Amino acid sequence: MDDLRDKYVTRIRDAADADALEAVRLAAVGKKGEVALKMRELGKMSPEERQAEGPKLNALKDEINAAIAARKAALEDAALDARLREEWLDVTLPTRTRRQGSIHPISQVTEEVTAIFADMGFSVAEGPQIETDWYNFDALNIPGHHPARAEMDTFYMHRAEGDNRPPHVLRTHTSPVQIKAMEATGAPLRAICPGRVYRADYDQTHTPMFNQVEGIAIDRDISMANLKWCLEEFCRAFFEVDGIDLRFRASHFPFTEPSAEVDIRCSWEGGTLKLGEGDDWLEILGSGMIHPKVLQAGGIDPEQWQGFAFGMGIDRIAMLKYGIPDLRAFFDSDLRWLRHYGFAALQAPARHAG
Ligand code: 2NM
Repeated sequence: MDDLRDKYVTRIRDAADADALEAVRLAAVGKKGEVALKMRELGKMSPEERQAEGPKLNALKDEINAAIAARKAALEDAALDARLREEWLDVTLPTRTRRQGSIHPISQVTEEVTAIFADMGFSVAEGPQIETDWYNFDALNIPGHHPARAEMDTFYMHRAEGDNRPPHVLRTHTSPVQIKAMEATGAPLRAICPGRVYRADYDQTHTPMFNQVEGIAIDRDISMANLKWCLEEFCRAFFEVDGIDLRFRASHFPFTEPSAEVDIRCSWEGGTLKLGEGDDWLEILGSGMIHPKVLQAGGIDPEQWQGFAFGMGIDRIAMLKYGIPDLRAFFDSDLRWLRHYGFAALQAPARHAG
């Protein structure tokens, strides 16, 4: 029995890991281990022998189990020490810089405008940024000789020699989308079309690409009065300033008759712009009653239906609402500018008709 003890104490001490230790345990005190075999031999002994040997065997079993438990604890301690040596973390390292993106003012304002018009029953329509000159000009009562067609303002797509397809342009307004909406759904119709438009113009207040939102409302007896109410309602909701005051000034567009430009009352006192007070006026919108020829181009009978239309620059009203001074900075992708003028995600407008 002393041999057995010495043998297993040595093997337990030399077990290198948990698996080796378990193998030793099974060989010593497992059901078919050496101690169990010795226990079975007790049955063949005389009662006297059994009384002497039984307690010794039990004591040996306890001793081996205790040695295994101690070795197991030692192995686990060693494993933890090794892991702690491997997996260290320098908590004094500087933190990572902020990697949170922000919503561009144009996206934010587009959402705001869309939400306000959605509440008034307007749907949103989108279309391609490359258009045929028919959808961009002819359908809008802009004939071939009109100055808006001059190469100066319009980006024409390159055409290969012998390509007989109609000329394509980068759309100069989102009106083509409205012609397509008329074709697709007919009257009555209420829709706004936000999106990118292109004009060959670049200075302090113009960029060759900018964002526009146009709207149309077509029904049996839509009038200028509906136009005025709708735009006043929009400006009040959008600028969130008390006492918003609009002025409708006669103007001219090829696609509307009559036409009106819309100014908003403002003051420049102290060098800062304030809306809704003062004696100055700032132009913010173009509008009018849709020209009968335009309705016709969209497949709508001008004898049966009429409607109003309006258009405004998203970039421009974003500058006015949020006090952003330089238009060109909108498209510089300058992270410092975006952090300053951008909006937190999930800060979208609360008003939504769905
Ligand atoms: C403006 C000003 C006035 C306009 C016209 C149309 C359409 F498609 F019905 F002909 N959409 N938008 C319009 C009218 C746009 O922007 C300054």
